[in-house]
Amino acid sequence: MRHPATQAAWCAPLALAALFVGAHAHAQEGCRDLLGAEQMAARCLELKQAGQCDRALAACQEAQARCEALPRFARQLAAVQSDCDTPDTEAPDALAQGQRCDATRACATGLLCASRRCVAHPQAGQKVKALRESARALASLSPCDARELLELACGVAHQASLSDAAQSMRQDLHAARAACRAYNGVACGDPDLPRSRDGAELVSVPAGVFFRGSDKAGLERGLETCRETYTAPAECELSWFRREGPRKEVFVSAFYIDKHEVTNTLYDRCVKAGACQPTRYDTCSLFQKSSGQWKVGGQPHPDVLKPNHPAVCVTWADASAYCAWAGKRLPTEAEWEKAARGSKDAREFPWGDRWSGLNLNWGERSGFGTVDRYVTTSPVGHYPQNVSPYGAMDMSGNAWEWTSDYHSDTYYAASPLRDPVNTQVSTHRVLRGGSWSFAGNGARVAYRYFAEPNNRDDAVGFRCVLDAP
Ligand SMILES: [Ca+2]
Repeated sequence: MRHPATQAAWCAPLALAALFVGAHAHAQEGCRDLLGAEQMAARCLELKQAGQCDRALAACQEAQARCEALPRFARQLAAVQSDCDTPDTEAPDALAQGQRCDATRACATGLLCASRRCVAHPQAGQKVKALRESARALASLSPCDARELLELACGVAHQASLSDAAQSMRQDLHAARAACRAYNGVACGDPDLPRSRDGAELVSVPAGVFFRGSDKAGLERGLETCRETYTAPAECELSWFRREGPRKEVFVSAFYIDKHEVTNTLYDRCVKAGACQPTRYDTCSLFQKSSGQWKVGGQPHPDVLKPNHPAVCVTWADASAYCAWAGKRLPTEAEWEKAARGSKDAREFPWGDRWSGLNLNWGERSGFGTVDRYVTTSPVGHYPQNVSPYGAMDMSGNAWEWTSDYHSDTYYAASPLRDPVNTQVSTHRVLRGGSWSFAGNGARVAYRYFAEPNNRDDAVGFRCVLDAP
């Protein structure tokens, strides 16, 4: 939780972080023992290579049980299970039940070669059950991994003629495929929405005016939220909010905005395509589990690296490059605020006027992870209440979001009232929306924060917009 009163704190965050020591027990939701899981996974691999399938499977199962949150353990288990059951995976075509098999002609998944015939594997039912349970555990965290496991389970059930099990999984598989598609950003729902080049789902923000900024009462409410949610309430100052004024009706042309913050999965695609710089964690200000402090470089918190979590530790130029690759651009500060707030009222938060620490991933006063259950970033779109009137998710909390504007405390006083964007060069770019490490006042849709464009921080990410035709 860092605050504008201490801009230098970007690199040396506040002493209050000390209050969060002890909060890291929540670090890996569903991951009881990451270190133990890693050790068992390595052991599983060794045993597998030594040809000791049963012991390898037991080790892999143990690894998965110790850390259900990370898909790679479930994947490794599924792969070892599959390999152990069909040792001749080199065989060009897996054989179906009843077909003749031998050392070079292997049976399909879920079958076993016995007396030179493929027969149903006696443990096929158990395997289906285990895969299904793993898929269930992954459903919300990593829907595409869940789909993969379910497909595997369906394959096993089908091959082993477990027709009841196969039948009962049809619905699950259908739902998992839909969830995976949605997760990958394939537009579903509104057929009129354009698809962006990166596949990210967009929401539409029509042309028109909205209330930008805060009036005097709004500034007071900002101060109040600060006092309610900041770890050091006595430090809250009205001056942190004055830059939100004066409130004005501002016209913004139609545009589309990413429904979610850009995820690590999407950002990695851009890196692989050669259009984005790899994320530099070595120069990023990172929350350290061990000390509860931020440090430049070091080990990112494991959640920060998860595929469906927001891409953070990106500079303003990184974010801009990504949006350009995706045929989009960074939102202007005004576009961002309108997308978060809607045009009907001057609400304080995307969901309405009332603060609720349960609606978003933010830096809880009593320690990270105590209310929102995430120490650092959370999966995008994880909080169903955290939705703006236009359907954009996580406009409050999770990651701060870069916008295209240069920051100026006094910009609102003199800015144009039609499609404003501050292009007057200054030392900082505008950030919006608060983050997993910030107090509730940062999550107010009118709150204006800023950072040097080259800054990398594990609480700063972005999303892009597309101009309406
Ligand atoms: Ca956000």
